[in-house]
Amino acid sequence: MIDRRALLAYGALLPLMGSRSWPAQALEAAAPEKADYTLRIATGLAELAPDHIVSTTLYNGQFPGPLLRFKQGQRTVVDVYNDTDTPELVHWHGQMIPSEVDGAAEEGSPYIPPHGMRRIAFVPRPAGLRFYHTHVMAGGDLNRGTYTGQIGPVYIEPKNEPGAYDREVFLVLKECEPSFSRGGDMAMDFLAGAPIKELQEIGKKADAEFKGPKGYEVGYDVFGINGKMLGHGEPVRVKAGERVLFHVLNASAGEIRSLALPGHAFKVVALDGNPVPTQAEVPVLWLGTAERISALVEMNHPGVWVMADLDDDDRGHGMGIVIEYAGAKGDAQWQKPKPYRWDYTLFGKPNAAPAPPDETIEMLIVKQNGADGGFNRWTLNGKAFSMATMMPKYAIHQGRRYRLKFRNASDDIHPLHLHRHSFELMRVGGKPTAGVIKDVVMLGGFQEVEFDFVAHDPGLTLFHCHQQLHMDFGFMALFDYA
Ligand SMILES: [Cu+2]
Repeated sequence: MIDRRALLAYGALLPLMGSRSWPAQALEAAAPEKADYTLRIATGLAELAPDHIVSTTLYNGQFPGPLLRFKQGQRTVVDVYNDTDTPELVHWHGQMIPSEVDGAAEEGSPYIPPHGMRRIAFVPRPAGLRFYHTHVMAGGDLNRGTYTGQIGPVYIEPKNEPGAYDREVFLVLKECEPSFSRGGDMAMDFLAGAPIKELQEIGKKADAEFKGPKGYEVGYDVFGINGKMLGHGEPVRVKAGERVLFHVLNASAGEIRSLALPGHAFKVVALDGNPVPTQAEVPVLWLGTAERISALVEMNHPGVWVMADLDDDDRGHGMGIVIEYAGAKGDAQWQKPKPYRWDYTLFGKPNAAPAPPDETIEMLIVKQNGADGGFNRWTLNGKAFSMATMMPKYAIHQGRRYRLKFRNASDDIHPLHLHRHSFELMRVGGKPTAGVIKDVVMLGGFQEVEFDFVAHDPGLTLFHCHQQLHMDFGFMALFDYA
């Protein structure tokens, strides 16, 4: 029952709320239900270190945003207030939820209006480490989108938690103070697999056509884990013999991250929150933008250690955290590990024979140097995505299994992301695999990747590169259930 007075009171809020018809909104607003979480989007200060205080847009004044713990299958209500002057969107990355609440304008999710609010309700799934972040386009504005501090971890608790660890530690890796540059310094040679000649030829032809200077890239001045530069936050305090489960989230706008802990190995138990078929041990973690890794570390090498990015420059500017054993003293030590090539197929099912797809969709990715106002334009099968036309768009049918085959005719690594669905890796860097379920996968320069997804969740579904700079300049497509 709706109380008339409540309806009138909430009626005043209606112009601020979303784009649905007013009776639906009034019902929702007047319901006595209390939100499980409230997120407030506003500018604030992030203190990465005493001499590195950054003004940016934050969730609840925190950097990173608060850890949101949901329960798998239990309806959750989140009130989002937007205290900024521009429309915002909160995307629930890695969850299978309706387009209306997923938080992508391309899928039809309504914006949270400036100085307005929107109540969002959904049933969280699947269990595991997820991510929430803004999904607005930044284009050339480095004060918008994921260049800001609007990022935070989500953990969806499974109905049964096996809990084979002593403690869990969340690590959110994120940089601040972006600026434009020409040419990047990102590691490019760490992925398993070799470049494909035919793709290099296609890339050369595009370079010959788009001769102009290469487009702008984005670089950063300050880096941190859990909002603090290396040496400025509280260390992670551990005891010898403990098994620590690290939940690592690369919340960057476009950077690829590595992470090593001297003298320790990571046993990878989940990728993008999904348990892996083979829990392989690795010396280094590599995470493309928006990727997550859950890894167990046996604390068997007492000392005070720097757990950090392999890149000297990024580590020097804060990308690391101190791990301190009880009773250990002295300065934190860093040791650079030997180069290590990241291979997703290590975590797959050996000798698997996955189901054949009902249909295969191929996408050729081409870079047009500096073609869009000084920025590189990205095309998928010859088309750059446009909000005006909502193209390219691919029709899909419920219940069918689709294989997406991506062919990268550029030298950049692209963290490919599919909304509202998980996918199964089928072939990476020339190697077949199965059983690795993800929602982001890095596609190497001049390489190919194949993954399958089952169309089980009707509604517009966005696909894009998770590099903000790439998605904003064409690297997106829509899947539309017929
Ligand atoms: Cu990309």
